Amino acid sequence: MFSTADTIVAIATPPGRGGIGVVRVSGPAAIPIADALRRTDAPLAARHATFCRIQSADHAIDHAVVTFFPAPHSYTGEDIVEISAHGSPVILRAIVTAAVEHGARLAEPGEFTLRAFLNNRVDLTQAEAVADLVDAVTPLEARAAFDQLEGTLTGRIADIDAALFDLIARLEASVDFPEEGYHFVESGELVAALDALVESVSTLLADGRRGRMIREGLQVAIAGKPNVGKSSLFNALAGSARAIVTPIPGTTRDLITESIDIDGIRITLVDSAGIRATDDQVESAGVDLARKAIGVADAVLVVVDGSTTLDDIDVEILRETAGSRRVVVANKCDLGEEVRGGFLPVSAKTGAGLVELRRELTNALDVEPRRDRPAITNLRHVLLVEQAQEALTRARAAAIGPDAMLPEEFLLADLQSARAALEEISGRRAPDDLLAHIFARFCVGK
Ligand SMILES: Nc1nc2c(ncn2[C@@H]2O[C@H](COP(=O)(O)OP(=O)(O)O)[C@@H](O)[C@H]2O)c(=O)[nH]1
Ligand SMILES: [Mg+2]
Repeated sequence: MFSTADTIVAIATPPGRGGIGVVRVSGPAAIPIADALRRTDAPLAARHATFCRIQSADHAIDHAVVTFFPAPHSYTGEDIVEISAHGSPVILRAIVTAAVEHGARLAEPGEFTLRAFLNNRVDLTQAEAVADLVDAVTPLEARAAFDQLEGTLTGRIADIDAALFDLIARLEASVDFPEEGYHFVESGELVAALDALVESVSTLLADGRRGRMIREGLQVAIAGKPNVGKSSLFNALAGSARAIVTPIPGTTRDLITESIDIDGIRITLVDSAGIRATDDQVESAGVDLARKAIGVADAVLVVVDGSTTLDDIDVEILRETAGSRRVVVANKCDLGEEVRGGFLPVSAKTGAGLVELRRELTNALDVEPRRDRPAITNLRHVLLVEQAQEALTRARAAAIGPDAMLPEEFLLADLQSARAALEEISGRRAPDDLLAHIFARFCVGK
Protein backbone atom coordinates (compact mmCIF):
# COMPACT_ATOMS: atom_id res chain seq x y z
CA MET A 1 0.00 0.00 0.00
CA PHE A 2 2.84 2.41 0.78
CA SER A 3 5.24 3.33 -1.96
CA THR A 4 8.70 4.78 -1.50
CA ALA A 5 9.46 4.83 -5.20
CA ASP A 6 8.60 8.48 -5.73
CA THR A 7 10.10 11.65 -4.32
CA ILE A 8 8.14 13.68 -1.78
CA VAL A 9 8.30 17.32 -0.82
CA ALA A 10 6.82 19.40 2.02
CA ILE A 11 7.38 22.48 4.12
CA ALA A 12 8.89 21.17 7.37
CA THR A 13 8.59 24.34 9.46
CA PRO A 14 5.32 25.52 11.04
CA PRO A 15 2.86 27.71 9.14
CA GLY A 16 3.45 31.41 9.51
CA ARG A 17 6.45 33.66 9.14
CA GLY A 18 9.87 33.24 10.67
CA GLY A 19 13.54 33.89 10.09
CA ILE A 20 14.00 30.59 8.32
CA GLY A 21 11.64 28.12 6.69
CA VAL A 22 12.66 24.66 5.58
CA VAL A 23 11.48 22.68 2.57
CA ARG A 24 12.36 19.03 2.63
CA VAL A 25 12.67 16.76 -0.41
CA SER A 26 13.15 13.00 0.04
CA GLY A 27 13.42 10.18 -2.45
CA PRO A 28 15.39 8.95 -5.43
CA ALA A 29 14.95 12.20 -7.39
CA ALA A 30 15.96 14.53 -4.53
CA ILE A 31 19.27 15.46 -6.18
CA PRO A 32 17.95 15.98 -9.74
CA ILE A 33 15.16 18.15 -8.28
CA ALA A 34 17.63 20.16 -6.20
CA ASP A 35 19.84 20.59 -9.28
CA ALA A 36 16.86 21.85 -11.26
CA LEU A 37 15.98 24.35 -8.52
CA ARG A 38 19.59 25.52 -8.28
CA ARG A 39 20.03 25.54 -12.07
CA THR A 40 23.32 23.72 -11.75
CA ASP A 41 24.48 20.17 -11.37
CA ALA A 42 27.65 21.07 -9.50
CA PRO A 43 27.59 18.29 -6.89
CA LEU A 44 26.24 19.09 -3.43
CA ALA A 45 28.73 17.86 -0.84
CA ALA A 46 27.14 15.46 1.60
CA ARG A 47 26.03 17.10 4.87
CA HIS A 48 27.52 20.48 3.94
CA ALA A 49 25.59 23.70 3.88
CA THR A 50 25.69 25.16 0.38
CA PHE A 51 24.54 28.69 -0.36
CA CYS A 52 22.31 28.68 -3.47
CA ARG A 53 19.97 30.75 -5.55
CA ILE A 54 16.65 28.91 -5.91
CA GLN A 55 14.66 29.42 -9.12
CA SER A 56 11.33 28.41 -10.54
CA ALA A 57 10.70 27.96 -14.25
CA ASP A 58 10.44 31.69 -14.88
CA HIS A 59 11.91 33.60 -11.94
CA ALA A 60 14.33 33.54 -9.04
CA ILE A 61 12.61 32.69 -5.74
CA ASP A 62 15.13 33.18 -2.92
CA HIS A 63 18.62 32.75 -1.61
CA ALA A 64 18.78 29.58 0.43
CA VAL A 65 21.08 27.18 2.19
CA VAL A 66 20.82 23.69 0.76
CA THR A 67 21.99 20.57 2.59
CA PHE A 68 22.20 17.11 1.09
CA PHE A 69 21.84 14.03 3.31
CA PRO A 70 22.66 10.98 1.18
CA ALA A 71 20.95 7.60 1.59
CA PRO A 72 21.04 5.48 3.66
CA HIS A 73 22.18 7.57 6.63
CA SER A 74 19.49 10.22 6.41
CA TYR A 75 16.30 10.72 8.42
CA THR A 76 14.21 8.74 5.92
CA GLY A 77 17.00 6.44 4.78
CA GLU A 78 16.66 8.00 1.30
CA ASP A 79 18.43 10.90 -0.38
CA ILE A 80 17.18 14.05 1.33
CA VAL A 81 17.70 17.65 0.32
CA GLU A 82 16.77 20.34 2.84
CA ILE A 83 16.33 23.85 1.57
CA SER A 84 16.48 26.52 4.26
CA ALA A 85 15.00 29.64 2.74
CA HIS A 86 13.57 32.81 4.25
CA GLY A 87 10.59 31.92 6.40
CA SER A 88 7.79 33.31 4.30
CA PRO A 89 4.86 31.09 3.33
CA VAL A 90 4.89 32.65 -0.14
CA ILE A 91 8.53 31.73 -0.76
CA LEU A 92 8.24 28.26 0.77
CA ARG A 93 5.14 27.46 -1.27
CA ALA A 94 6.89 28.66 -4.43
CA ILE A 95 9.80 26.31 -3.73
CA VAL A 96 7.41 23.39 -3.12
CA THR A 97 5.54 24.19 -6.33
CA ALA A 98 8.80 24.33 -8.27
CA ALA A 99 9.86 20.98 -6.78
CA VAL A 100 6.52 19.48 -7.84
CA GLU A 101 7.02 20.85 -11.37
CA HIS A 102 10.28 18.94 -11.45
CA GLY A 103 8.62 15.67 -10.46
CA ALA A 104 8.19 15.65 -6.68
CA ARG A 105 4.87 14.76 -5.05
CA LEU A 106 3.38 16.60 -2.05
CA ALA A 107 4.09 14.53 1.09
CA GLU A 108 1.25 13.16 3.19
CA PRO A 109 1.25 13.91 6.96
CA GLY A 110 4.07 11.97 8.63
CA GLU A 111 5.28 10.53 5.34
CA PHE A 112 8.96 11.35 5.99
CA THR A 113 8.82 9.45 9.28
CA LEU A 114 6.77 6.67 7.65
CA ARG A 115 9.61 6.26 5.15
CA ALA A 116 12.12 6.20 8.02
CA PHE A 117 10.07 3.35 9.49
CA LEU A 118 9.67 1.48 6.17
CA ASN A 119 13.41 1.80 5.56
CA ASN A 120 14.14 0.43 9.07
CA ARG A 121 15.71 3.64 10.33
CA VAL A 122 13.36 3.55 13.34
CA ASP A 123 10.83 1.11 14.70
CA LEU A 124 7.17 2.03 15.11
CA THR A 125 7.48 3.17 18.74
CA GLN A 126 10.31 5.51 17.76
CA ALA A 127 8.27 6.89 14.87
CA GLU A 128 5.40 7.48 17.29
CA ALA A 129 7.85 9.18 19.64
CA VAL A 130 8.65 11.73 16.94
CA ALA A 131 5.00 12.82 16.85
CA ASP A 132 4.87 12.86 20.66
CA LEU A 133 8.01 14.95 20.85
CA VAL A 134 6.58 17.49 18.41
CA ASP A 135 3.28 17.56 20.35
CA ALA A 136 4.81 17.70 23.84
CA VAL A 137 3.52 20.51 26.04
CA THR A 138 5.40 19.89 29.28
CA PRO A 139 9.15 19.22 29.65
CA LEU A 140 8.38 15.87 31.29
CA GLU A 141 6.24 14.90 28.30
CA ALA A 142 9.09 15.86 25.97
CA ARG A 143 11.62 13.85 27.99
CA ALA A 144 9.39 10.76 28.03
CA ALA A 145 8.97 11.04 24.25
CA PHE A 146 12.71 11.52 23.79
CA ASP A 147 13.44 8.37 25.84
CA GLN A 148 11.12 6.48 23.53
CA LEU A 149 12.83 7.99 20.48
CA GLU A 150 16.19 6.87 21.82
CA GLY A 151 14.83 3.34 22.05
CA THR A 152 14.07 2.78 25.75
CA LEU A 153 10.79 1.05 24.98
CA THR A 154 12.25 -0.64 21.90
CA GLY A 155 14.93 -2.17 24.12
CA ARG A 156 12.51 -3.33 26.82
CA ILE A 157 10.25 -4.97 24.23
CA ALA A 158 13.21 -6.53 22.42
CA ASP A 159 14.49 -8.10 25.67
CA ILE A 160 11.10 -9.67 26.41
CA ASP A 161 10.76 -10.78 22.80
CA ALA A 162 14.21 -12.41 22.84
CA ALA A 163 13.38 -14.41 25.99
CA LEU A 164 10.08 -15.41 24.44
CA PHE A 165 11.76 -16.42 21.20
CA ASP A 166 14.23 -18.60 23.08
CA LEU A 167 11.48 -20.35 25.01
CA ILE A 168 9.43 -20.91 21.86
CA ALA A 169 12.44 -22.39 20.04
CA ARG A 170 13.09 -24.85 22.85
CA LEU A 171 9.44 -25.85 23.15
CA GLU A 172 9.24 -26.35 19.40
CA ALA A 173 12.25 -28.64 19.61
CA SER A 174 10.40 -30.65 22.26
CA VAL A 175 7.37 -30.92 19.99
CA ASP A 176 9.53 -31.96 17.05
CA PHE A 177 11.24 -34.69 19.06
CA PRO A 178 8.40 -35.96 21.25
CA GLU A 179 10.21 -39.08 22.42
CA GLU A 180 12.54 -36.83 24.37
CA GLY A 181 9.57 -35.49 26.35
CA TYR A 182 10.45 -32.23 28.10
CA HIS A 183 14.06 -32.76 27.27
CA PHE A 184 14.59 -29.29 25.85
CA VAL A 185 12.66 -27.52 28.60
CA GLU A 186 12.34 -29.03 32.06
CA SER A 187 8.94 -28.28 33.55
CA GLY A 188 10.37 -26.32 36.49
CA GLU A 189 12.49 -24.32 34.11
CA LEU A 190 9.48 -23.67 31.90
CA VAL A 191 7.44 -22.28 34.80
CA ALA A 192 10.39 -20.14 35.93
CA ALA A 193 10.84 -18.77 32.40
CA LEU A 194 7.13 -17.97 32.14
CA ASP A 195 7.18 -16.33 35.58
CA ALA A 196 10.07 -14.15 34.50
CA LEU A 197 8.23 -13.16 31.32
CA VAL A 198 5.00 -12.33 33.15
CA GLU A 199 7.06 -10.32 35.61
CA SER A 200 8.77 -8.32 32.83
CA VAL A 201 5.52 -7.37 31.09
CA SER A 202 3.86 -6.55 34.42
CA THR A 203 6.72 -4.22 35.35
CA LEU A 204 6.34 -2.52 32.00
CA LEU A 205 2.61 -2.08 32.58
CA ALA A 206 2.99 -0.93 36.17
CA ASP A 207 3.79 2.64 35.28
CA GLY A 208 1.51 2.67 32.28
CA ARG A 209 -1.13 4.81 33.98
CA ARG A 210 1.38 7.46 34.91
CA GLY A 211 2.96 7.17 31.49
CA ARG A 212 -0.33 7.77 29.74
CA MET A 213 -1.02 10.64 32.09
CA ILE A 214 2.27 12.20 31.02
CA ARG A 215 1.63 11.68 27.32
CA GLU A 216 -2.06 12.45 27.14
CA GLY A 217 -2.49 14.84 30.02
CA LEU A 218 -5.64 15.21 32.05
CA GLN A 219 -8.74 17.38 31.84
CA VAL A 220 -10.04 19.59 34.59
CA ALA A 221 -13.44 21.20 34.07
CA ILE A 222 -14.36 24.31 36.00
CA ALA A 223 -17.90 24.24 37.33
CA GLY A 224 -20.00 26.74 39.22
CA LYS A 225 -22.91 29.09 38.81
CA PRO A 226 -22.49 32.28 36.75
CA ASN A 227 -20.35 35.12 38.10
CA VAL A 228 -18.53 33.21 40.85
CA GLY A 229 -15.22 33.82 39.05
CA LYS A 230 -14.70 30.66 36.99
CA SER A 231 -13.21 32.50 34.03
CA SER A 232 -11.07 34.64 36.33
CA LEU A 233 -9.67 31.51 38.00
CA PHE A 234 -9.17 29.90 34.61
CA ASN A 235 -7.13 32.93 33.50
CA ALA A 236 -5.21 33.06 36.79
CA LEU A 237 -4.25 29.37 36.53
CA ALA A 238 -3.44 29.59 32.82
CA GLY A 239 -1.44 32.76 33.40
CA SER A 240 -3.15 34.53 30.52
CA ALA A 241 -6.35 36.41 29.79
CA ARG A 242 -7.83 33.72 27.57
CA ALA A 243 -11.39 33.80 28.85
CA ILE A 244 -13.56 36.91 28.90
CA VAL A 245 -14.28 38.14 32.42
CA THR A 246 -17.26 40.42 33.04
CA PRO A 247 -19.51 41.29 35.93
CA ILE A 248 -22.43 40.24 33.70
CA PRO A 249 -23.57 36.71 34.56
CA GLY A 250 -23.74 34.28 31.63
CA THR A 251 -20.82 35.67 29.59
CA THR A 252 -18.99 32.44 28.90
CA ARG A 253 -20.86 30.13 26.55
CA ASP A 254 -18.38 28.15 24.48
CA LEU A 255 -15.89 25.79 26.05
CA ILE A 256 -12.51 27.46 26.37
CA THR A 257 -9.48 25.29 26.98
CA GLU A 258 -5.88 26.00 27.91
CA SER A 259 -3.10 23.59 28.80
CA ILE A 260 -1.05 24.19 31.91
CA ASP A 261 1.81 22.24 33.44
CA ILE A 262 1.25 20.86 36.93
CA ASP A 263 4.12 18.67 38.14
CA GLY A 264 5.06 17.87 34.57
CA ILE A 265 1.58 16.70 33.68
CA ARG A 266 -0.31 18.55 30.97
CA ILE A 267 -3.57 19.67 32.55
CA THR A 268 -6.15 20.95 30.13
CA LEU A 269 -8.39 23.41 31.93
CA VAL A 270 -11.87 23.74 30.51
CA ASP A 271 -13.80 26.92 31.28
CA SER A 272 -17.46 26.80 30.46
CA ALA A 273 -20.80 28.48 30.97
CA GLY A 274 -22.04 28.81 34.51
CA ILE A 275 -24.55 26.16 35.43
CA ARG A 276 -28.04 27.64 35.82
CA ALA A 277 -31.47 27.35 34.30
CA THR A 278 -31.85 29.96 31.59
CA ASP A 279 -34.25 30.96 28.81
CA ASP A 280 -31.45 32.29 26.62
CA GLN A 281 -30.97 29.72 23.86
CA VAL A 282 -27.24 30.32 23.41
CA GLU A 283 -26.54 30.27 27.12
CA SER A 284 -28.63 27.15 27.51
CA ALA A 285 -26.57 25.39 24.81
CA GLY A 286 -23.49 26.53 26.76
CA VAL A 287 -24.85 24.99 29.95
CA ASP A 288 -25.32 21.66 28.11
CA LEU A 289 -21.72 21.84 26.87
CA ALA A 290 -20.55 22.60 30.40
CA ARG A 291 -22.36 19.56 31.80
CA LYS A 292 -20.77 17.36 29.12
CA ALA A 293 -17.29 18.74 29.87
CA ILE A 294 -17.83 18.08 33.56
CA GLY A 295 -18.98 14.55 32.75
CA VAL A 296 -15.82 13.59 30.83
CA ALA A 297 -13.27 15.51 32.92
CA ASP A 298 -10.69 13.69 35.05
CA ALA A 299 -11.45 16.14 37.84
CA VAL A 300 -13.76 19.07 38.47
CA LEU A 301 -12.83 22.41 39.97
CA VAL A 302 -16.02 23.54 41.68
CA VAL A 303 -16.17 27.28 42.30
CA VAL A 304 -18.50 29.12 44.67
CA ASP A 305 -18.43 32.77 45.62
CA GLY A 306 -17.00 32.60 49.13
CA SER A 307 -17.86 36.20 49.94
CA THR A 308 -21.60 35.43 50.10
CA THR A 309 -23.53 32.52 51.49
CA LEU A 310 -24.30 29.51 49.33
CA ASP A 311 -27.60 29.38 47.48
CA ASP A 312 -29.64 26.52 46.02
CA ILE A 313 -27.72 26.52 42.72
CA ASP A 314 -24.38 26.16 44.54
CA VAL A 315 -25.78 23.31 46.61
CA GLU A 316 -27.13 21.61 43.50
CA ILE A 317 -23.75 21.87 41.71
CA LEU A 318 -21.97 20.50 44.78
CA ARG A 319 -24.43 17.60 44.81
CA GLU A 320 -24.01 16.94 41.06
CA THR A 321 -20.21 16.77 41.33
CA ALA A 322 -20.04 14.85 44.62
CA GLY A 323 -19.16 11.60 42.80
CA SER A 324 -16.26 13.11 40.82
CA ARG A 325 -12.67 13.73 41.76
CA ARG A 326 -12.90 17.38 42.64
CA VAL A 327 -11.53 20.42 44.39
CA VAL A 328 -14.03 22.89 45.86
CA VAL A 329 -12.91 26.49 46.17
CA ALA A 330 -14.50 29.53 47.76
CA ASN A 331 -13.39 32.32 45.42
CA LYS A 332 -13.28 36.06 46.12
CA CYS A 333 -11.79 35.50 49.57
CA ASP A 334 -10.39 39.03 49.24
CA LEU A 335 -13.98 40.24 49.76
CA GLY A 336 -14.49 38.23 52.93
CA GLU A 337 -14.96 34.61 53.89
CA GLU A 338 -18.63 33.80 54.38
CA VAL A 339 -18.21 30.20 53.24
CA ARG A 340 -16.00 27.92 55.31
CA GLY A 341 -15.39 24.30 56.07
CA GLY A 342 -14.18 22.01 53.28
CA PHE A 343 -13.80 24.92 50.88
CA LEU A 344 -10.38 26.13 49.85
CA PRO A 345 -10.34 29.92 50.10
CA VAL A 346 -8.85 31.50 46.95
CA SER A 347 -8.89 34.81 45.16
CA ALA A 348 -8.54 34.97 41.40
CA LYS A 349 -8.07 38.68 41.86
CA THR A 350 -5.15 38.70 44.33
CA GLY A 351 -3.77 35.23 43.60
CA ALA A 352 -4.29 34.13 47.20
CA GLY A 353 -4.58 30.36 47.58
CA LEU A 354 -3.56 29.51 44.01
CA VAL A 355 -0.48 27.54 45.09
CA GLU A 356 -2.66 25.47 47.41
CA LEU A 357 -5.20 25.08 44.61
CA ARG A 358 -2.59 23.62 42.26
CA ARG A 359 -1.52 21.21 44.99
CA GLU A 360 -5.12 20.16 45.71
CA LEU A 361 -5.64 19.57 41.97
CA THR A 362 -2.56 17.34 41.91
CA ASN A 363 -3.97 15.37 44.85
CA ALA A 364 -7.44 15.09 43.34
CA LEU A 365 -5.97 13.87 40.05
CA ASP A 366 -3.73 11.40 41.85
CA VAL A 367 -0.64 12.67 40.04
CA GLU A 368 2.46 11.40 41.76
CA PRO A 369 5.28 13.81 41.19
CA ARG A 370 8.11 11.36 40.55
CA ARG A 371 11.29 11.97 38.72
CA ASP A 372 11.75 8.74 36.81
CA ARG A 373 10.13 8.53 33.44
CA PRO A 374 7.88 5.60 32.59
CA ALA A 375 8.91 3.52 29.59
CA ILE A 376 5.39 3.14 28.32
CA THR A 377 3.13 6.12 27.70
CA ASN A 378 0.90 5.23 24.80
CA LEU A 379 -2.48 3.50 25.03
CA ARG A 380 -1.74 1.44 21.92
CA HIS A 381 1.35 0.02 23.61
CA VAL A 382 -0.43 -0.52 26.92
CA LEU A 383 -3.21 -2.52 25.25
CA LEU A 384 -0.77 -4.72 23.34
CA VAL A 385 1.41 -5.36 26.39
CA GLU A 386 -1.77 -6.30 28.26
CA GLN A 387 -2.58 -8.71 25.45
CA ALA A 388 0.89 -10.25 25.79
CA GLN A 389 0.47 -10.42 29.57
CA GLU A 390 -2.84 -12.30 29.22
CA ALA A 391 -1.36 -14.78 26.75
CA LEU A 392 1.66 -15.39 28.99
CA THR A 393 -0.56 -15.81 32.05
CA ARG A 394 -2.63 -18.39 30.14
CA ALA A 395 0.54 -20.19 29.12
CA ARG A 396 1.73 -20.25 32.71
CA ALA A 397 -1.60 -21.66 33.92
CA ALA A 398 -1.37 -24.39 31.28
CA ALA A 399 2.20 -25.22 32.29
CA ILE A 400 1.31 -25.84 35.93
CA GLY A 401 -2.26 -27.03 35.40
CA PRO A 402 -3.55 -30.58 35.93
CA ASP A 403 -3.29 -31.40 32.21
CA ALA A 404 0.32 -30.36 32.13
CA MET A 405 0.98 -33.50 30.12
CA LEU A 406 0.08 -32.18 26.68
CA PRO A 407 0.67 -28.50 26.95
CA GLU A 408 3.32 -27.80 24.31
CA GLU A 409 0.94 -27.03 21.46
CA PHE A 410 -1.34 -24.93 23.67
CA LEU A 411 1.59 -23.25 25.27
CA LEU A 412 3.11 -22.54 21.92
CA ALA A 413 -0.09 -20.97 20.61
CA ASP A 414 -0.22 -18.65 23.63
CA LEU A 415 3.45 -17.77 23.41
CA GLN A 416 3.10 -17.04 19.70
CA SER A 417 0.21 -14.70 20.36
CA ALA A 418 2.21 -12.93 23.08
CA ARG A 419 4.97 -12.48 20.53
CA ALA A 420 2.57 -11.22 17.89
CA ALA A 421 1.35 -8.53 20.30
CA LEU A 422 4.90 -7.40 21.05
CA GLU A 423 5.76 -7.32 17.36
CA GLU A 424 2.77 -5.13 16.69
CA ILE A 425 4.20 -2.64 19.19
CA SER A 426 7.55 -2.45 17.43
CA GLY A 427 5.79 -2.50 14.06
CA ARG A 428 7.51 -5.63 12.86
CA ARG A 429 4.02 -7.01 12.37
CA ALA A 430 1.85 -3.96 11.82
CA PRO A 431 -0.99 -3.97 9.32
CA ASP A 432 -1.09 -1.14 6.78
CA ASP A 433 -4.29 0.35 8.18
CA LEU A 434 -2.64 0.63 11.60
CA LEU A 435 0.31 2.43 10.03
CA ALA A 436 -2.02 4.72 8.09
CA HIS A 437 -3.87 5.53 11.32
CA ILE A 438 -0.69 6.26 13.27
CA PHE A 439 0.94 8.44 10.64
CA ALA A 440 -2.23 10.40 9.89
CA ARG A 441 -1.75 12.09 13.28
CA PHE A 442 1.57 13.61 12.23
CA CYS A 443 1.96 17.03 10.74
CA VAL A 444 2.90 17.45 7.10
CA GLY A 445 6.65 17.75 6.68
CA LYS A 446 7.49 15.45 9.61
N1 LIG B 1 -13.05 40.72 44.25
C1 LIG B 1 -12.96 39.70 43.43
N2 LIG B 1 -13.67 39.70 42.30
C2 LIG B 1 -13.57 38.64 41.47
C3 LIG B 1 -12.75 37.55 41.81
N3 LIG B 1 -12.87 36.64 40.80
C4 LIG B 1 -13.71 37.15 39.89
N4 LIG B 1 -14.16 38.37 40.29
C5 LIG B 1 -15.12 39.24 39.59
O1 LIG B 1 -16.34 38.55 39.47
C6 LIG B 1 -16.99 38.83 38.25
C7 LIG B 1 -17.29 37.55 37.51
O2 LIG B 1 -16.08 36.93 37.13
P1 LIG B 1 -16.00 35.84 35.98
O3 LIG B 1 -14.62 35.28 36.02
O4 LIG B 1 -16.47 36.39 34.68
O5 LIG B 1 -17.04 34.77 36.52
P2 LIG B 1 -17.68 33.50 35.78
O6 LIG B 1 -19.00 33.93 35.28
O7 LIG B 1 -17.82 32.48 36.85
O8 LIG B 1 -16.75 33.07 34.71
C8 LIG B 1 -16.04 39.75 37.49
O9 LIG B 1 -16.46 41.09 37.68
C9 LIG B 1 -14.69 39.51 38.17
O10 LIG B 1 -13.84 40.64 38.09
C10 LIG B 1 -12.00 37.56 43.03
O11 LIG B 1 -11.26 36.66 43.40
N5 LIG B 1 -12.16 38.67 43.80
MG1 LIG C 1 -17.10 32.86 32.71
